[in-house]
Amino acid sequence: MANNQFQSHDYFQVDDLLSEEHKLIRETARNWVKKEVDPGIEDACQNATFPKHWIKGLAEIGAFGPYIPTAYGGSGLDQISYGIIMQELERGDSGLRSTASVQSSLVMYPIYTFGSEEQRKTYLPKLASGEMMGCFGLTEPDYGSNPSGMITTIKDAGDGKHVILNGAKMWISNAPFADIAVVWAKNESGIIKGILVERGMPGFTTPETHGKWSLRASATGELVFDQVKVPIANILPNVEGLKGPLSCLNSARFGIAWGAIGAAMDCYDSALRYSKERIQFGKPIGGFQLTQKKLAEMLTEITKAQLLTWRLGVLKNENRATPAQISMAKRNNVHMALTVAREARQIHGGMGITGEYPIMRHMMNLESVITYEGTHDIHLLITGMDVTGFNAFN
Ligand code: TGC
Ligand code: FAD
Repeated sequence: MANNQFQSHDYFQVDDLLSEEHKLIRETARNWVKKEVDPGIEDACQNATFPKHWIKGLAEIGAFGPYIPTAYGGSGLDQISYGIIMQELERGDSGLRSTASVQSSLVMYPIYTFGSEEQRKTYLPKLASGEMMGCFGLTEPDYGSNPSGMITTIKDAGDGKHVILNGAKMWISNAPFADIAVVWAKNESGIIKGILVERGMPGFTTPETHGKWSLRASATGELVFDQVKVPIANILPNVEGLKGPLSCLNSARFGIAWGAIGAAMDCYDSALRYSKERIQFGKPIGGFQLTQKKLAEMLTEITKAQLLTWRLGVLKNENRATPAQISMAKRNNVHMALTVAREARQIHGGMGITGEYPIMRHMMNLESVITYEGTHDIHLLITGMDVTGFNAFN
């Protein structure tokens, strides 16, 4: 059985299910993360900053809009390629993956899917190259799991050319430095519409959220709209209702299901290495049954998640993946990664709480990942409704 640091978690030879192109994409992303991110991630988290110079590298490895057609600046890749890139980014840090998945699934995806041709041409190439960064405003202070209640509004400005945007969004990834925001707001008929709001529009501010113990290398903020005059041409013309933002979430949740495996792999790799090196009671701690139980269960869960996600990728490539299947994968894999991180921390003993190992950082990050894009319990209720037909949300 191969047990070097890269192969040790491919226990069921899942690599055989990937194409040569998939493997090349993975290698490119992995090499970039190892060279550019790994040396600086601990400092970035300790200092709670998102290193902006990573944006160029993310664009170069194709992390912005991998599945957006090349005609719009994307890479024209399949869904499994997107998943693989998210996995490799999150092996580095969930905050890094967040930055890329917001840009791809929550900004480029809605502009590509629901935007006018002019909106696509104006924004997508710049978003793909990282010249422009975006964010996605759905959650509000009083409406998190229940976004249909949102109170942010757009109203006719009366000049035939603009709408007036009022309200506030909170917990918005990339907000502090984003050039544009895809914002979901209700029009005068109470119908949810998507609208593109640009930095610099008078009345639009993005205060940063400080004091997070999680996802510290990802910039989070609010979006505040005080009588913001936005051109009607910035409204996404081809969707209305909650299915607009929820469709974007399908794509982002799919990427997170892959990404979480990356974080779990990094924790497992570190724990396996440590268990072979750390001597207690005269032998490596990996020689004790209780440590082996932890490692064996970690690898079993990673393997199950890999197979689940690969199958979901095939279904998504064929346009057959249902939102409920994506919810199940997101819920399972993030919970799995969090459990793996907690077990890995135990294996590292006291060292597990330090920045010398990535464990505590992954564990704290995953506390956000298990909450955003639909909480663990919301995804359970989505599965529950899918199998019973009964809505238990309200
Ligand atoms: P409900 O009545 O069930 O549905 C309303 C309309 O939406 C349609 N729909 C979907 N469409 C596409 N994809 C989905 N997954 C969909 N789920 C529902 C549905 O068919 C209906 O369409 P129509 O045509 O009949 O109008 O809606 P509800 O109000 O009962 O809510 C359902 C619920 C609770 C599942 C949903 O609101 C939900 O998923 N809540 C969780 C909220 C959430 O995930 N927020 C995420 C914010 S963004 C974020 O966290 C980014 S973090 C990014 C990072 O940093 O990486
Ligand atoms: P609440 O909805 O208040 O939930 C609190 C608790 O109640 C949870 O345990 C939940 O599961 C439970 N609960 C709620 N309703 C029910 C129910 N019907 N039945 C049972 N239990 C229920 N949002 C964006 O729009 N864009 C972003 O870029 C973004 N980035 C984020 C980044 C970070 C770091 C974080 C932490 C969040 C981000 N979010 C973003 C917001 C995120 O999507 C919300 O935090 C999440 O949807 C949950 O909403 P809430 O925090 O208001 O919790």
